[in-house]
Amino acid sequence: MKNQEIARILERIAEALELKGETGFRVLAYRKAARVLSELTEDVEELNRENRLESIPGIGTGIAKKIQEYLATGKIKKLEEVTKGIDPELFALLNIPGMGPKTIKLLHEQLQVNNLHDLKKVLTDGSAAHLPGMGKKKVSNILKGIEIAEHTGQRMYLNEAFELAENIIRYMEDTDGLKKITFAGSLRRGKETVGDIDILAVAKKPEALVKKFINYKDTQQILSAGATRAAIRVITNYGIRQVDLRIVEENEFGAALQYFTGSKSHNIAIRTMAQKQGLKISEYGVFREEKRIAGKDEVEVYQALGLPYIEPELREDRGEIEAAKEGRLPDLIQIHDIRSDLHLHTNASDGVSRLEEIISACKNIGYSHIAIAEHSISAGYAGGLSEEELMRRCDEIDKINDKLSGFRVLKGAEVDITLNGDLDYSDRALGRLDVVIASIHQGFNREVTKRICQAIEHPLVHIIAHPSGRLIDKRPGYTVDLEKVIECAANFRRILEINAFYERLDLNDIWARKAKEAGVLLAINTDAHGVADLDWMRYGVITARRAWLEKADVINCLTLNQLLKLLREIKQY
Ligand code: DGT
Ligand code: CA
Ligand code: CA
Ligand code: ZN
Repeated sequence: MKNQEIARILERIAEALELKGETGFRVLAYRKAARVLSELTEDVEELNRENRLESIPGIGTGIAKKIQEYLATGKIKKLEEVTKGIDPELFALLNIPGMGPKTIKLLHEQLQVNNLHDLKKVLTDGSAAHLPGMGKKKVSNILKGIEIAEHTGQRMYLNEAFELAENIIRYMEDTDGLKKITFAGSLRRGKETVGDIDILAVAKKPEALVKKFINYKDTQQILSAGATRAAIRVITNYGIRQVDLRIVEENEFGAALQYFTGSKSHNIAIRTMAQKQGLKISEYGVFREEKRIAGKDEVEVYQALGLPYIEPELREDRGEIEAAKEGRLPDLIQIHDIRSDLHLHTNASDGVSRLEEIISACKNIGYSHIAIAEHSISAGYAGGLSEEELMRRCDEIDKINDKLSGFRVLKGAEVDITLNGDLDYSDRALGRLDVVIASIHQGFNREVTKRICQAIEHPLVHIIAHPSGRLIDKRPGYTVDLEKVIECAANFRRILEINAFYERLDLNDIWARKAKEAGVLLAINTDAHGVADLDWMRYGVITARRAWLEKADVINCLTLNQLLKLLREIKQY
């Protein structure tokens, strides 16, 4: 269908006219036609063949002619005519949320803004704010828009991806005739970053669902809109992102969900296996000859191949199919198995919430205990506590625990590993703590393996936080040999953390799995610096699932007494 490409040209003509200072009905007519075309579910070529172009509401004789011109020649002369003399870089500025043609024209004429570089300059040096109709608020909106535009094309972190997918699904949920809707793709597999969101639905009136989808409030551009599929670009707080929608028949839903969940390599392995059994698997179902033998749900699809259900997080072609065949798939940890969060900061160091707020939020989640782990002396930048402050904090926590029933706050600390591998609290101070978490915050390239191993061998350390130090797509992490760290943790029975902050996810799925295979226990901690961050636990759990972890591999699933026993045993080891 050429609907979308033609719609984009008509929109571009409207923009060019506006950049030249034209307003009024001509601009409106092009814009209206562009919108109508992009929402049209019928094929414009088909309509043209049937001579019905002008019967589309919003398309008059003039524009119908232009559509025909495009269908016949592949271009519209009017476009060249109106864009002549306009610097193409000015059009690029239209992609910035908050920048309309009028603003661009104003800035171009008054301040000689020709491109993004010029734009940033006049926004930040204050000159733009003085222009009529601009003002500080508008300037700050455009600056935010630039940031969004600059993050466009990058992959999403899990928090953004879940939020976007869940918002869209919530918005679509009340559409008339909707029977099923869910997300698939890398998000369903819990991959640490997500390229685009894939949504799959079953609906009695697919066209109504497509219409609702493309009218989502944050839609910035409609990439395609057909009878049973559509793709849009949506503005989020972080960038402009793509969302794909597919609508399928109810009896195909499982096959389609399996197909669109991926990963591609898992699907290829599955398809090959099916072929060996004389079966064909596609997004429409599992077939023997022409006969369809499965498709309505995923369980049935895997069953048709003689396999048990394989959880989405495992579908990376990393041995899950062999494990499924041999009946040794892990019984993956689930979010409701988590009883505690063991690495939390409060406003006593660099956090924003008070301890009381954290306790009440964690009780609400359903945890039975938590550990407070503020930063230590050398983390002065993060409000690290002196030893006296730490002791006072312990006294406070003891008092609070006396008043609590059915909930316990463990005394802990996130202790810095110094440049020579020592901890920056005395053994006497550490000895009073229930949980000691050690981590690297300095000297990322200085003998990190040796320093972490030294911390692991320290008799009072229980957990190593964020062992690789990476920030996804931002920072590569310490120069560290994680094989050695895992080996050392296994030898000394220490615990390695999966830090659940969506920019860390550290250890990642691959390393956490290696840790498990080496017999190391893991902790999943949010490292929350405020009540709102407690929700990050889901990203940690999904990463743990991708690492094949079961409940028994994760110390946050232990009851308070089981945990205290384990922590004591570690100290005595
Ligand atoms: P992303 O969006 O880059 O984070 O990764 P995915 O996995 O969501 O990939 P995407 O959105 O391109 O496609 C969604 C799923 O559709 C993908 O995981 C598997 C399936 N798929 C897409 N293209 C192909 C293909 O050419 N062959 C097979 N077997 N599956 C495909
Ligand atoms: Ca995707
Ligand atoms: Ca996609
Ligand atoms: Zn921390």
